[in-house]
Amino acid sequence: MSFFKKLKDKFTKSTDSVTEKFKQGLTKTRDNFTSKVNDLVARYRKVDEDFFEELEEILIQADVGFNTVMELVEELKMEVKKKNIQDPAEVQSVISEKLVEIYEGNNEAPNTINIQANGLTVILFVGVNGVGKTTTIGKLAHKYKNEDKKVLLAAGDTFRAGAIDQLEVWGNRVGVDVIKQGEGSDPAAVMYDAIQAAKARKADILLCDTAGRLQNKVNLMNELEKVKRVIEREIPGAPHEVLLVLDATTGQNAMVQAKTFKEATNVSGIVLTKLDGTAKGGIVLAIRNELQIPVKFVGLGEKMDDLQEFDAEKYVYGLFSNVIEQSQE
Ligand SMILES: Nc1nc2c(ncn2[C@@H]2O[C@H](COP(=O)(O)OP(=O)(O)OP(=O)(O)O)[C@@H](O)[C@H]2O)c(=O)[nH]1
Ligand SMILES: [Mg+2]
Repeated sequence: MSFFKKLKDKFTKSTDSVTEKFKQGLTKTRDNFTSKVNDLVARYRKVDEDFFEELEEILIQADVGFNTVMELVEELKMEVKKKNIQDPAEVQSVISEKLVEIYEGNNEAPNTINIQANGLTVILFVGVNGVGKTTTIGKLAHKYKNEDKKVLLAAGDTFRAGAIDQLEVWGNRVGVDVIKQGEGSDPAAVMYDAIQAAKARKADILLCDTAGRLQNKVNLMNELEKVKRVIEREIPGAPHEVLLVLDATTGQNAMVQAKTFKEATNVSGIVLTKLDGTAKGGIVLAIRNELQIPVKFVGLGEKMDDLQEFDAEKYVYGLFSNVIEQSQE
């Protein structure tokens, strides 16, 4: 059975709202990347070197990342030879299968959030300004609250004017409390307060906002380290996740940011926001494979329920949904 058929059976017939979100959120990438692949398979009569070269180009343009593209195309060539595939149209299904395999094959670290079964889970959000940290915290607060968890927010961005208010707007919208101090106060002190409050109120989840911009990068990294140290000291084993938020529309720049943060702190996962805003959604694969950090959540739009746990099969379904839905198998 082809991989397309497998995805079709799994996703097309169900009216799963999460799969629908992936499909919606990946519209731009599908229109760009997948339509180029469609065009390619329509133009070639057989699978040859030129075909693979053009495919490489398309994948690189979709921000899949050079090394990942090389790995993928090598695998494809082997598979095409092994299965003696002549028809370029058949290759599409193999591409989608290899995309999932490459994502999952490199997946030593878990995709899921390390939620503590008993006691408080502390999640720290880091990333440069404007990537979507605060919005992501709001969306996650909504998600966890809906799962009947007691959620608290820590207003650790004391640097940017308006940052605390913005978090409070989310807190009010979702119906969770925000622990804060005044603008300009020490973010490590805010974290200390927030942890004491979380303990006293027996909260399940504490989501910690941080600044994305300071006078310079060294200050930013030092501040994050200090914040982390306070959390570690107050709760052994915490923070349970350090999520680096990256904006998918910034492409290779997001990769550079990830490398900087990875050097400075222990990043346990990525939140890739604004996937709906880019035609180059291949960046998910580049991040996973070239940084060895799992993408734990993706932002597929601006609404509260547009933040979803990343799932490689749903992602690939979203990329190829029109071809999959039309396939006659
Ligand atoms: N389309 C889309 N927009 C998003 C998504 N996530 C965040 N945004 C938008 O991105 C903008 C910036 O988001 P913020 O949450 O303020 O970013 P931040 O990282 O907290 O920024 P600073 O506080 O300046 O460091 C907002 O307009 C959000 O609505 C997403 O998944 N899709
Ligand atoms: Mg913010």
